[in-house]
Amino acid sequence: DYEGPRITPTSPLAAAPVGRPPRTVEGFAREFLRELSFGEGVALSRSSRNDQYLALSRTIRHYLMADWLETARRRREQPTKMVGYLSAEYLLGRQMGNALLATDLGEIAKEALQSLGLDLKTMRAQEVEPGLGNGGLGRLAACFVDSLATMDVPCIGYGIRYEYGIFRQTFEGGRQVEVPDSWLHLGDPWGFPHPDRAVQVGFGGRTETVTEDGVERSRWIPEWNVLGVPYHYMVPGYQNGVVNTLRLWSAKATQEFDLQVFNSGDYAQAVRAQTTAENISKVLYPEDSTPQGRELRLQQQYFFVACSLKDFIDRTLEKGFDLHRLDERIIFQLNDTHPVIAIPELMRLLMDEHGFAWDEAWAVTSRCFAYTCHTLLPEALEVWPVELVGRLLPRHLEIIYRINEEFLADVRSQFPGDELRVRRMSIIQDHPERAVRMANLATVAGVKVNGVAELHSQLLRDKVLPDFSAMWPDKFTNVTNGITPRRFVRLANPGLSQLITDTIGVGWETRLERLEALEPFAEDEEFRERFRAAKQANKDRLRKLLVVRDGIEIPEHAMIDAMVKRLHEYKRQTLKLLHIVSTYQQIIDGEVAKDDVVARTFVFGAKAAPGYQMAKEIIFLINSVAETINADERVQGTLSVAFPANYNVTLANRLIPAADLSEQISLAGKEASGTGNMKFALNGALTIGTDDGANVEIRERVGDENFFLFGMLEPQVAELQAKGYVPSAVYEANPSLKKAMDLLASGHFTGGDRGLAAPVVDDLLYNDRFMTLGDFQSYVETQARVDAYYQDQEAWTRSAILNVARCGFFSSDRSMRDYLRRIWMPTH
Ligand code: F58
Repeated sequence: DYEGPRITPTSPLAAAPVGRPPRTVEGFAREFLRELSFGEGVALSRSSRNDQYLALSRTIRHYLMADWLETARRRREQPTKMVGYLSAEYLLGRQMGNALLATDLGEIAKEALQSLGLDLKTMRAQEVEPGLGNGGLGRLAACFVDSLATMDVPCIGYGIRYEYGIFRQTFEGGRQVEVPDSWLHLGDPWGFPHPDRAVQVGFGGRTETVTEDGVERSRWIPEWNVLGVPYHYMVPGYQNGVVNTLRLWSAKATQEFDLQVFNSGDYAQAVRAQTTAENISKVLYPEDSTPQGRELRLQQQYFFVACSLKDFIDRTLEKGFDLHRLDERIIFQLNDTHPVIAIPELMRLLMDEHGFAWDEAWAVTSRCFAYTCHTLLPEALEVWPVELVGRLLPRHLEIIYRINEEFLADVRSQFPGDELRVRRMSIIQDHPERAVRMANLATVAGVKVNGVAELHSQLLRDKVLPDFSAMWPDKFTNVTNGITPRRFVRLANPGLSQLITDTIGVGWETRLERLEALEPFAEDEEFRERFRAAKQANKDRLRKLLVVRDGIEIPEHAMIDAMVKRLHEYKRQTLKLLHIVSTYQQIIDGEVAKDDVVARTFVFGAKAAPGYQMAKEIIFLINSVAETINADERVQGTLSVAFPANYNVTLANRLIPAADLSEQISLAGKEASGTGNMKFALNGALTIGTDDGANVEIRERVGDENFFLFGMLEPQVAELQAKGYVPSAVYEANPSLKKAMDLLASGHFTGGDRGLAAPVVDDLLYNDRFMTLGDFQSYVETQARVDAYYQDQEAWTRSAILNVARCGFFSSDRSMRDYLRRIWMPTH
């Protein structure tokens, strides 16, 4: 077991800080060549592109190393309260560009490679992005750790080093086919494995009661163990000399475990046992919002939090620190309920391993966690069957029961005689099966509970956890999401970034509210011209990328209308599809002249959870419509649909800066926040959106004139739901909707086969849980306003500039300041 440094260096050489390689073109080239020969063991003349990529990554790493070690030393010597961000997902995106930006080495690296006959762009394209997340929640975690490093806030990001991240999406005959994402296969130059610092985690077994000094104590005797091997990833701040750590755990079989079975004589069984253990970090669950309640997933959750808590208490915390004051050194932020099992785990550690009494342990535990909720859909709230928890984590189940007992006693004393309330609030549900409600556990133990946008936090208080907000009104707060402007503006949009810097000077990347200074330039004709030129350059880049990446050709000058996000019914990709079909139908039926319609390219990007049938049918239908429309001469030059497969962070970085129109069209009250909406607005796209999630706050800031609002408001949705929503009646009453639906159902897009469109069409007609038809009329009318506005390019550009100027609030740096003030360090 690793116990920290055991040697006192006697040589002054060993005590000197690690050096920094020279920041010159020649110095960089030398460093790169050294890495190629000493690191990869190949000569430049014999090296493959991947050799070069690996050597280049390691070269850039060297420039961060001194800062990393120095940051760690500083944090050790001056211990303060840290943030332990617990997240099962980090959707990082490619690392190289970000590291070059953080070190400001872009130009040097480019020239150094050029001097060797190599090309930086080609090298960057070699990187497979670590897709260790599903969507918004995972990308948010990546933005947050970026911001904390940039703000020099001590933080360790804890998570799982999945061997396979989110699947790679391909299309076969228009249908989604998932391919494993083997992001590690060509090497992981950004990861630092520390097998000597592995942590052991137990599973299964039983508990027993022992009496120690006359006190009865419970003990857990696990049945099997795995090792968690930490891999460290650098989280560089933006050009500030700070490098924080992301610590991702990889599961490995313990040696004892192998030997035991091995000695029993069954070699093959011993090797198989190893796989069982190592399966824990094998693959990211590709679920979007409905948790599947699989045993392996609970194993993953417990695995990474057990490793993380142990790591923090035994390794990070200064030796001898009084654990009664643990909350002076750490706040664990729970990114949704996935890490919530950390709560009983900390109780167990304090009681069973550190001898705390229940009340002492609870006093500490209930000050060390805060919980962020990311959803409003009831089916997305995680529950774990009591049977499963008891089998996998028997000691934790005992602790959960006791937490619940004491909590329900409090409820009864505050609300005497209200047994219905007690049942609603219980951490254990009875129906449809006995299960642990993870959100309730997090709310009971958390110092704070936050939603991710104002509207979401309000609905969380009023609709999802109303009993809890009645009992503890002060526990609930809001922190509106944000995005890192380093990756999503500076890196993704070099043209716009240069224009901003030329206009308002440097420094906006870390003080995003300074974008306000752009506001007067909305009235400056020359600025508007340059702004449009930057947008057009981004469109050109996207057009070229889509040709090589997907073999998709899009027109040069059409409006780019983008809807990119996970495929989910509540997000309503079908509403977008109905608008496309309706526009198309009006042109081919001669109801409108083709030349009166603004040329648009509709771009979709969306993965469906592999088991989500309806989402997959929707993907098929989008592809079918795309194929038909793109081949139809009657709309050529006016309408085109592009659905590149495998939307990911890398594609987002190219697509978002090229977009004119951002589609944020979820049913009001369903999208917790959205973060794509912020990325588009900050890159100068106008939004067509419902009054949902963070759209509300974007519109408040950019102004009604610069935002296309449509659709029912949340209270209207609730009202309609209550009185009974009948989609088929909406269809019958709206001739243009009827025509679009009928065309979709007719087989026109599916080679004459009506059956292929039926799953989607029939659901919309007879079920339509998310009221797509209910918002159709308002949507198409608003799209008509979009068309009209777009024809006035000066007005459109003015609005786009104001979107950029007024969205500085949506920097994740601001989100971090809010977490610090409202949740993590409220007394400072
Ligand atoms: C998303 N949730 C919200 N969940 O839908 C979005 O509104 C919000 O902006 C974002 O979080 C950040 O707060 C989300 O992405 C997941 O991907 C989970 C993955 C694991 C299974 C359950 C859903």
